[in-house]
Formats: sequence, C-alpha cells, structure tokens
Amino acid sequence: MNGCSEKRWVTAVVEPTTVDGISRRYGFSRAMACALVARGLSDFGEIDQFLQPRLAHLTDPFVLPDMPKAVDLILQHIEQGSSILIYGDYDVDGVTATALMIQVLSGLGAVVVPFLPHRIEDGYGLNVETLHRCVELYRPNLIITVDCGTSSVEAVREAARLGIDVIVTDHHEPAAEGVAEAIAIVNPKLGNCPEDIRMLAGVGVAFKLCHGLVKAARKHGLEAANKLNLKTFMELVAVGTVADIVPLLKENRILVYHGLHLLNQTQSVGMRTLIEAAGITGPVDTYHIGFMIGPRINAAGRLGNADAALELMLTEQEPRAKVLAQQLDEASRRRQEIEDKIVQEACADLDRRFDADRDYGLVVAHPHWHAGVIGIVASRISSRYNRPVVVIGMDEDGVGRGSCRSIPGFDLLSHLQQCSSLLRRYGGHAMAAGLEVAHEKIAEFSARFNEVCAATLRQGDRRRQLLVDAWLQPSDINDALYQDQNRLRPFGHSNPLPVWAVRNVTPVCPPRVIGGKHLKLLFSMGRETREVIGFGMGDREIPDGPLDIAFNLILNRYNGREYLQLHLQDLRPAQAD
Ligand SMILES: [Mn+2]
Repeated sequence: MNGCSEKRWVTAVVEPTTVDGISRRYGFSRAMACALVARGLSDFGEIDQFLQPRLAHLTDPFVLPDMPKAVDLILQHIEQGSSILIYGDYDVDGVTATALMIQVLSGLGAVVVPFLPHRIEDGYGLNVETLHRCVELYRPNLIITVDCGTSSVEAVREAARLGIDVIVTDHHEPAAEGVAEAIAIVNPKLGNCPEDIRMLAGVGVAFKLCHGLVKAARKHGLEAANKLNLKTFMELVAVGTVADIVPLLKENRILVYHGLHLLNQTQSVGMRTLIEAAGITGPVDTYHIGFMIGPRINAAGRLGNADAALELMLTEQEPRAKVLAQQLDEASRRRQEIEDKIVQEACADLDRRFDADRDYGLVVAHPHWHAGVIGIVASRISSRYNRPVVVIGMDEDGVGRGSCRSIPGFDLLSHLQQCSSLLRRYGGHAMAAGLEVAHEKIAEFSARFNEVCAATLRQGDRRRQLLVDAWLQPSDINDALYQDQNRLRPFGHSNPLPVWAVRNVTPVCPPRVIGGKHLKLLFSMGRETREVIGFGMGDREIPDGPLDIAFNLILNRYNGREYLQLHLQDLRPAQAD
C-alpha cells in the first residue's frame, strides 16, 4: 500500500450563516454546527427533535397499513381465548420481536406461544411445510408473523384453507413472489408510509402493533391493558433495531435512544445475565449491542436453533439464564471460528483472481460453507474489496443459498432483479439480500451479476468516500467538542461517529507500529500533544512532510486516566483546500 489516500474525502458544502445561527442558538462550536448541517439538519425544529428524541414524537401506530384490522382481529381472538402463535425469525431482530409480542400478548391475557424457524431446516419466512409443523404442534387459531411473512404467498393461502387467520408484521420489501393475502399485512414498506417509519426494523413494526393493541385494548376497557407499561419493552426494540442495521434516524432514533436508557437499568433477568456474560462494564451503548450482545443472540440461530436466545429473553429464573447465556457464548465463539475460516478461504480464492478493472460484482461459492454465517462473511468481503458481494453455500439437496452485501450507494436488490431469470428466489434490501440458486446456474449467475454491477459501477469514481463532518483547527480538539459530539448519540447506521479533519500537521516523531498492525502517530496540536491511532493501518507508508488527517474523536481510558485520542480514518499529503 502506498501513502496516498485511497479514499475520496468529501465535505458537505455548508452555508456560513446557517452554521453561525446554529452555533449561536445551541451554544455549539462551529465544528459541531457544521456536523449537524452536514448530516442534513439545519432546521431548528428538526435539530431540537434530533438532540432531544421524545416518545411524544412517535407516530400514531394506526398510520401503518392494515393496523386497525390487525388490532381488531387480535383483540377478538384474545376475547375468544383462541390459541395464538407468534411466528418469528432466527436473527436478533426476529428473536427480540418474538419476545416482545409474547410478553405483550400474554400481558393482555392471550394464550400465546412462540415459534422460531430453524435456519437450515425451515429457512427464512413462513413456508407450507413449516406451517404444517406449527399446526401439528400448536393448533393455532391465529398466526402473527414478525420480521417475516410479506412474501409467504403460498403458506398464507394454505393457512386460510386450514381455517387459520394470519396477520403479517414485517419490514421487508415484497419479493418476486408478490405479497401474501393475509387478513392484515402491517409493513411500512407497503402503501404510502411516511419516511419516518419506513425504516423501522421488524421489532419496531412489532412494537407499533403492540402500541396499537394497547391503545385499543384500553379503549375497550380491558383491565390488563392498563397495567401494561409498553415502555419497559423498548430495550428489546433497541437491541433488535441496532442489530438489524437500519438507519438510526427519525422513529428508530427515538426508539433506540429510550431503549438504550432502559437497557442500562434493565429489569429483565435474561438481558442482565447476557450483558454480564458478554463482559460489558460501564454503560451499554449501540457499539455493545452491535458487537457483543447482538452476535450472542444471533449465534444460536446462525448455527441452527434460535430457541435458546428466545428463552433467555423470556426467562425469569436466574440460574436458567446463566446456563443459556453460557450456551450463547459458546455458540458465538464457534460461529466466529467458522466465519474466520470461510473468510480466509473466500479471500484466498478472490485474491488470486481479483482484477479491479474487470470484477465489479463478486460471487464466491463453496459447497461446504455454512449457510448460517455467510452473511457476515459477505459483509467482511464487500468492505475488503469495496464491491457488492454474493457468498454462496450449498445445502444437501444441491441448492445454493447466497447472502449478498452491498456497498454504500449501490442498490443491491435492483441488480439482483436483473439476474432474476437465473435465480430460484431472491429478496431483501438495497444493502443486504438473500437468494437461492441452482448449483448448475451459479457460473452463469456469477457472470451476469458481474455484468450488471459493472454497468452501474464502471461510471464514476469508485474510490471509497470518506465523509468529513467538518474541518477543524488543531486547537478545536478539546473536551467541549467531545461533549458536543456526545449530543449526537446513539451512533450507528446513517448516524456514524463524526469524522473530523485537520489540515497541514506534521508528526512530532517517527510513526510507530504498535500491537503488530496498528499505526501510532503523535502530533503537536495547540498546547497538547495528541495521540493518533490508525487501527489496522500499520502497513501504511507515511508520506514525508505535512499531512491532512481525518479521524474520530474518542475518550480513551488508560491506567485510570481519561484523555482524548484520535482514531485515524485516513491521511494524505497536505492539500491546499
Ligand atoms: Mn429484520
């Protein structure tokens, strides 16, 4: 690697008067005001709502399509003492959504059981075979799906034939199969839903349904509804929403902001045990959900059966919680090993043949790759090569199951659509999708996928973008800026940690490599010497002369001391503006 930047640094153009107005009104530094504007926040009303997310600003649940029908039907079934089955999903979003529905419905006096499909045996969503298994096991009168079901056309038809009511709650775009004819489909991606709620996760949609239910139940004078405090379940919404990597803006921001607060004082035995088992000390943040809590809840489902994760969310028995948390810990470790091995194999394959001018959409396949972990593998590969990626594993019947991950700004789903004639099934979002492809079609699909990706990606600058929130003077880096920056929390998808940049600085001593692979630089800035760490950048050559650096501002704790550290995002020879 050379010393020149491989990224294109982009700074939003901001109106100086707007920045002045914001910094005056909120008492922010100009840098912080720039960051707000760079994130599309320049209107005072919007900034107020962003800085102080309030539950009162949640949208009315009845704005979601089919909500009144869904709520009425569920209340009817509760009244009749029907058997209700919650059909979930094996990922964090699906497990938390299921736990939420079980707790709220039983709180309302419903007879309710959960069912989580097995990732390998049942696959994602509701299909006819799995439906029959559910029916045999539980004889439900009503099935409510969470985080799935929108495109389960056949299974929903079969349920109707068996006299079972189905309500779908989901947040996935409808797939090629079309939309299931359920009695109600509560999905913000359907109809003309406001942007605020279009981006809800599956657990967010389930929460809206619960909100609608409790509202209606109270109106109907259902005693149990008055005792139910929906707020206590928001920690589940926070965990599922962050883990599902949906934008942490608008409604999601409100839910996660308050959910995190509750998670930090959780009354749930399972959640508390899980947090302890993950070794999290200090306040739980979105980072911990994304990298420590989420992967543990996910691990069970990835390797087969998600029931342990769901049981942990629901249990009130401390000893049982400890056993389950231990199980998830082990599953998570095992998952990590499998994932590392596949990444190694896939990268060995790609490194050998990758040509940046020819390969635009990457497809890697191997018969022995575990279908449960290929999603994570795909995202690691897509960020390594900065290309959309499809990773395909094979099941016993010779069907390839693929997990697809995109790069920022590239609509994955529309490109898969252009390959649809070669696929058995596909579905998902702009950033992530899944597919099924016959073994003998993989080569042809791989060529076509590369072709359609090339048509889009060949134009324009393919370098990765680095969005700089604001340029600073070295003396701007201080505690006040760090405090300001904290007002933007919780960080995550679509609301990342600010990237600050400083021009024309020279290291005070030669760069060092620490821990074998990390870069450490020292700069004199204002009256301070600032430590700059470039994680994984140990092999970067540092150009001579003055540099521009772009970094995150982090509060580091070391030996009982707290100080500001700069986490390098990129560097380049100093440029004049
Ligand atoms: Mn989901």
